Parts: sequence; C-alpha cells; structure tokens
Amino acid sequence: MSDGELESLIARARELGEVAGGRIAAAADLPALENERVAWLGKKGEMAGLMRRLGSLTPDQRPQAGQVINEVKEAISGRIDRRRAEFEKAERSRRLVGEKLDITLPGRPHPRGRLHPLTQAVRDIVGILRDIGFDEVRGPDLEDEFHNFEALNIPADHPARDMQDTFYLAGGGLLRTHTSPVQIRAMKGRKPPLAVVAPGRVYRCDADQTHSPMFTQVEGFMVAEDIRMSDLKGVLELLLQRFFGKDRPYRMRPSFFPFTEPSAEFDILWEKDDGSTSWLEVLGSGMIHPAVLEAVGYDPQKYTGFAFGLGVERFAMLRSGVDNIHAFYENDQRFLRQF
Ligand code: 2NL
Repeated sequence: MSDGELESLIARARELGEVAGGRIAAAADLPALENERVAWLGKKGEMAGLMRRLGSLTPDQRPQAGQVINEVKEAISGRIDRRRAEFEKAERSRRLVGEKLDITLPGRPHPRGRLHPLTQAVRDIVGILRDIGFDEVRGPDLEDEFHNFEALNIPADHPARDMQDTFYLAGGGLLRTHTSPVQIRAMKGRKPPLAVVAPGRVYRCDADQTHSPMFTQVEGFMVAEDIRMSDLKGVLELLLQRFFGKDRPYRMRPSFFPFTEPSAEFDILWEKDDGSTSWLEVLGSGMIHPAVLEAVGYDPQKYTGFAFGLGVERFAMLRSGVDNIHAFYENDQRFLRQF
C-alpha cells in the first residue's frame, strides 16, 4: 500500500477536523449541536467513514493514521462539549434573569383578621359580668314551650306566644325568643346562691330598620337569700358604666315583664350630632317573679333574685354610632373593617 494513501487519509482527517470546528462554532442551539455530533462522531458519521478506510492501509501504517483520527475525534468531541456548556450557561442565566426577585421590596401586607363587632360587644358585656363573679352558660337555639314560656310565667294567651312573634317548628319546637330558657336550665341544674350570664342568638318574627328576625341577647340573673333591688341596681349600674363610660348618665324607670316583679328599665342619655339629647332604653330587668322560682324548684320564701336582659346590637350600635341593625349581618368587609 502506498504512502500516498496514508498521507491522504491523515490530511483528510485533519481537513474534516477543521470543517467540523467551523460547523460546531456555527451551531445555533442545542438541537443543531446534537445534529453536528451525529454527523461527525455518530456510527454513520464522517469519523466512522475514515476509520473504515484504515482497512486499506498496511498493518504498520494503521496505528499512525488511527492515532491522528482519534486525536481529531477527541478534538471534535471536546469542542462539542465546550459549545454545549456555553449553551447551557446562557440558558441558565436567561432563566435567572426571568426569575429575578427584588428581595428589597416590602412584603405584601396580609389583612389582619378581627372579631365581629357583635362578638366584641358580647365578650365585653360577658367579661364585665364574669369579673364580678357571674358564670357564663350557653344553651340550645331550638327550645320547647316550657323552657321558653311556661317556666317564665308567660301565659298561653300572651301575645309573645302568637305565631306572629315566635318561629314555631313543625313538631312543637320553637326558636328561642330570648336566652331566658338557658337560664331556666341553669337554675334547674344548680342550687342558690348562683349568678349566671347567658349570651346567645334569639329569634323573633319581626324585621325593619331596628329589628332583625335574629338578634343577640345577653341575659343574666342572681339568686340567693336576701337579694334585693339594690343588688340589681348596683350590678347594672356597673355594667352600663363599664360598657358606655363612667360619665354616661342613666336612669331607672318602672316597667313590666311577666317574669319579674317589680320590673325596671334602664335608659342612657344620648347626645345626638345636633347637640340635642334623648333617653334611650338599653336594659330590661326586675326581681324574679315567685312563679318563676317555683317553676325551677326554688322556695320563693327562702330565695330572691334579680334578672335582666339586653340586646347586644343595641349596645354595639350606641357604642359605635351604627344606625342600621342589618349592617351587622351583611358581612360587608368595608363595614366590618372599621371595628
Ligand atoms: C328586655 C328584658 C329581661 C329577664 C329579661 C329573666 C330571666 C329569668 C327569670 C326572670 Cl330566667 N327574668 N330575664 C328579666 C327582665 C327583663 O329582658 O328588654 N330584654 C331585651
């Protein structure tokens, strides 16, 4: 075999190495680069073609030519690897620029949750009474005639028992019209002396600007030997002063409820925007009627007590200046955020 064939093979290998270098440098992206790898180094590629030509050389010529071809192959492979690394680096920095975070920006504020104004008012009222020794109790919204009416000395022909005032359920149940039945249950389950406060939702068949078919009440009572009207006045004055402020004038005037005798209502003096004032009723109360004490098994000769009831919406409205009770139930964030 002639030296000419050896020389031409080596020259061809070096020439192809040069051409491959140019093509690899010109590859525009990773897929194009992969095409070059297949074209030069693949099984059917240019370098494999050169290797096949080794067969036409003499055995002592083959190692020489083989070494050159291998050097060229390695050079091509090295160029491809470096070019690939360049593409990968460029791709990474493109991604990093896209994902860039400005960690010096202020964080997005999370709106702070808060208690509903009625929940706040219930907690304040109950808190004031717990401070002076009242026990908080809760009970069912669904009641029966005995606990809601009969035990409270409300006779069968009383207007409160009318379909127009009370939500009756099929089957004889009713939605409690006050939290008194919770107190009746507390009295039946315990013995005097005791003082209890019962907050909760109550229901009446009634709706306008100042009435909602569901509203929130806090009732309370105290029963022991020798509880007097002065105890009633002392406790309720403290409640009004702590809730509305010490300087807010109040007055007590006679009233009537079937479950208390005598009965008294409390008004507070309210100053309007135009400077004029008026008395607003905020609390009903009285000495617990002997018939009520008897209904729960207490001896009215031995024990006396007072009880009171208040509408929480009223308390909350007067404290905050809200003039429509329904605002408390619409869950408008613009309203609720103000409290
Ligand atoms: C009002 C009047 C009142 C009571 C509620 C009561 C409860 C028992 C016994 C006796 Cl278990 N009385 N509760 C007493 C007087 C008035 O509420 O105007 N509430 C909004």
